[in-house]
Amino acid sequence: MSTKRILSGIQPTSDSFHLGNYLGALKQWVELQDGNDAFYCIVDLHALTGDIDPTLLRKRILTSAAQLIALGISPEKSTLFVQSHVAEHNQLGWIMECIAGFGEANRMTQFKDKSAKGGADSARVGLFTYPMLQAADILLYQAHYVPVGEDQRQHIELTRDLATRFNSRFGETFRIPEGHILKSGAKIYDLQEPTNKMSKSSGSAAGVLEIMDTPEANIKKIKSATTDAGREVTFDEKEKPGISNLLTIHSALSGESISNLENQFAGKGYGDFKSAVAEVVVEYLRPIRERALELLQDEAHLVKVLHGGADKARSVASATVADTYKNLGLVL
Ligand code: ATP
Ligand code: LTN
Repeated sequence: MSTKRILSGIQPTSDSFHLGNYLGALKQWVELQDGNDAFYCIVDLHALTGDIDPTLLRKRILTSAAQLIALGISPEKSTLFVQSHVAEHNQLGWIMECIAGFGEANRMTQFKDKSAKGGADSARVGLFTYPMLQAADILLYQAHYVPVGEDQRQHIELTRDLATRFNSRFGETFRIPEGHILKSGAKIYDLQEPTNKMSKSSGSAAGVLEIMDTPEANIKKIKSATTDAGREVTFDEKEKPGISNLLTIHSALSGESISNLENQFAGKGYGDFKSAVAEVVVEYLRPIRERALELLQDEAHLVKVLHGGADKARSVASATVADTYKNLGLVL
């Protein structure tokens, strides 16, 4: 396989990433850094579209970096950086806003969902323009692939549309990126409400398995996960969303196939199965959490690593902005 450019981003919107983030996206980030040229971005400017608490935001940006390194993103192999450190994101973001139509932006389901929650009138303009900034994140790096969870498919489509439109109107400027979305694990559900996605900002407190949670807390959450009618451990997303979700989680972390797990727990009931899931989750997350806590002891070092990443990112991003400006007829 030839080297491909990879780009993805994650928002620093909580004190911890959750298992949905990990299985839907971050696990692939780690796998894709080998043999590719990967850029991974903590999208702090996107996080400003929600509630802003300056003390918390700073802490969360650093905790995000610590978790990414702890779960296997190597700053030597990949370019790990913070979006606001590379001003080109804002520069190209504005251009994308000038390319996108109001109608197509208005169809973004993430905007509709998030703005509906607080009442449409209280949604801020940045939440509406969010997908155009995301398009800029991706196009700046001429990415081939964008590893994300299923919920981001529509934003990737929009990015492709904007890039195609720009190229045909102003000349070849951007590579048309593709989403890299897994079939299994692309959507992990809330343990308490297994028909809703596990989410940092809108999940139920007891339904979200966090990387930075203590093992005891995560064991408790798994044991009190909502289960379904019946007592057979079988994968059936319609009739048994809760058990199916736990099967997906176990399988993704242990590497055992779902059918193997069904056989293994045949006739054993939900209790035994939940204990096994808890064990797998807790042992998987334990070293990641410990390493992240260790990294957080030395903030100055973390910031230095992020600045190093930003320098590398800027050198790629600035070439794309220069090209874009030139093709638009701006005087350089
Ligand atoms: P928020 O609730 O604040 O929107 P989030 O929990 O959805 O946050 P993001 O920062 O939006 O997390 O997403 C980071 C990455 O994790 C994205 O690629 C997204 O697709 C993926 N992801 C988020 N939640 C899940 C989930 N429940 N299952 C699979 N992938 C997910
Ligand atoms: N919108 C994404 C986060 C995000 C992103 C990106 C993902 C911002 N910029 C660029 C991939 C590529 C989300 O909510 N998960």
